[in-house]
Amino acid sequence: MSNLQAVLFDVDGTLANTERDGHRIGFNKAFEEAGLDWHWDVELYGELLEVTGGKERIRHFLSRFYPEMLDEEGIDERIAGLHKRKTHYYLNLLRAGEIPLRPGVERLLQDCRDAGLRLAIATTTTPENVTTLLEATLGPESIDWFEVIAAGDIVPAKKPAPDIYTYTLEKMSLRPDECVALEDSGNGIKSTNQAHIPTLITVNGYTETEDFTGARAVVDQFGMPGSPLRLISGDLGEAEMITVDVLRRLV
Ligand code: XBP
Ligand code: MG
Repeated sequence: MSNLQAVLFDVDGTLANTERDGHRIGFNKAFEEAGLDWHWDVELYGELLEVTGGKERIRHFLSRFYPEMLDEEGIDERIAGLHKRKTHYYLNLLRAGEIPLRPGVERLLQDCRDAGLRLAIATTTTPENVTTLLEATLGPESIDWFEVIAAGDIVPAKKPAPDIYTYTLEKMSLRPDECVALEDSGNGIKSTNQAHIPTLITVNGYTETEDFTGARAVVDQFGMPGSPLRLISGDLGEAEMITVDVLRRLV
């Protein structure tokens, strides 16, 4: 008998491909507006994704290319200011409907709701980015589908640290083995592994070559009728789509 009580969703790269055509564009607009000649192209951004969190990613970029800037007075405020403007531009993209959900996400959320599973979000991104993505793609009522939206700076350390997942489990009074986490990245699986939560990975262009040791299964998408998933590793039987039954078998 499966023990599955709750499904914990990552956001960036899992619910939607937000990075290349979303966050990256927002960062570049903020840099341009500030009169900086920094430009994060698709390839460089892929490398910078090694570090989660937008402010942390700017700091990581500086440590690689402009390390002397990190010693400047007021650098923390400057990074926070750039990040605030980046969030503004990113939210505009979301509100304009530029970033759709990945295939099968809406179907799977509905399937989980119909089955009475509890839902939560555990992400590194800024809380407003999550609620705006949900509003823009599923409607404002969808925010209430999630019992907990754990996001951004509410925990001391971002992924790959387990903090955001342990925070979510604590809030929901759940044990790790009563949940499944849905993630897309190496940093995501490192986080869930340390939190001991069984995890399914759905890869995307930026993460497909990462190390997913510990994942119960790795797929290329959740799948839709007429658009079956491709199993990359693990055993999902003959499943063509990630459904609640498939998730139950992972726990
Ligand atoms: C997501 C991230 C975030 C976003 C940017 O990681 O790394 O940093 O790129 O969000 P995960 P903010 O999917 O593992 O949670 O700029 O709002 O921090
Ligand atoms: Mg992610």
